[in-house]
Amino acid sequence: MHYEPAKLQQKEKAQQFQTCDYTIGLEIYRSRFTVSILHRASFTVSAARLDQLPPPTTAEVAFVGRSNSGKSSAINVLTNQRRLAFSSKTPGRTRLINLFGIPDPLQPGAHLGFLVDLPGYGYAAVAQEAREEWADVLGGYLRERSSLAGIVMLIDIRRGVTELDRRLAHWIAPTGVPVLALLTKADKLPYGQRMKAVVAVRRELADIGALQAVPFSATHRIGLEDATAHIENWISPKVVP
Ligand SMILES: Nc1nc2c(ncn2[C@@H]2O[C@H](COP(=O)(O)OP(=O)(O)O)[C@@H](O)[C@H]2O)c(=O)[nH]1
Ligand SMILES: [Mg+2]
Repeated sequence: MHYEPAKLQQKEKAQQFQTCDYTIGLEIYRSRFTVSILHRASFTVSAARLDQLPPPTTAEVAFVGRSNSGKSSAINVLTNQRRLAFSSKTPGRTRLINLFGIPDPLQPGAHLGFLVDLPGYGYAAVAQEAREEWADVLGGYLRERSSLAGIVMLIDIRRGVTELDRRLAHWIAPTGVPVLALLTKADKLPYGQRMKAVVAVRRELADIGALQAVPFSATHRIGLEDATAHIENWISPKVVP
């Protein structure tokens, strides 16, 4: 294929952009070998009700999002484990709060913190009554959990912010807990549209004071380093100053 000089320049610029956005080349290579404390996460305990949770002693980072938003895939890629969060797909565990502990290297048996997989919401096939029960668990956890250090909100980049996401934002906003919105499946959109989605999410979730929004892809490892740094910082501020 032949490109006129101006077009060629444009094309090169676009490629540079893509590199910054770590969709191709070196950045993938680099992030694949980045070691994170999150990689050491392992399943610790499930709770059906808030009073079954362990005492709130160490930092917890909660993952919330609609069913099918890519929550399990995100947890798996962040922890560099194929099936850590998918294991919670087994019947019975989907409605539970699942805690994945990050071991403390200096204190065997103790945890630096927990990644908390909260029940997905908005699944149409679930009866209204059960949905409200989930809302109670979700809302209760997000509002009352004193050890909550940060919230990762998963939003499908093509769907954007839904009514249920907004409802969740209303619960979160008064707590002042920082939120990282991962706009998942970003590989499905070109760069320009990703950036538009980021702006839209920031606008629609403006209620949340401490909000960061970044494009993310579990399959293409977009935004992985950024998300990892945020979460590590919430769990152990000493690791990432
Ligand atoms: N293209 C693409 N598909 C994804 C990505 N993350 C998840 N998916 C797909 O989206 C669907 C739902 O993902 P899952 O992690 O189970 O969502 P959950 O219900 O929120 O836990 C699955 O078919 C995944 O393969 C991604 O980054 N890119
Ligand atoms: Mg899931």
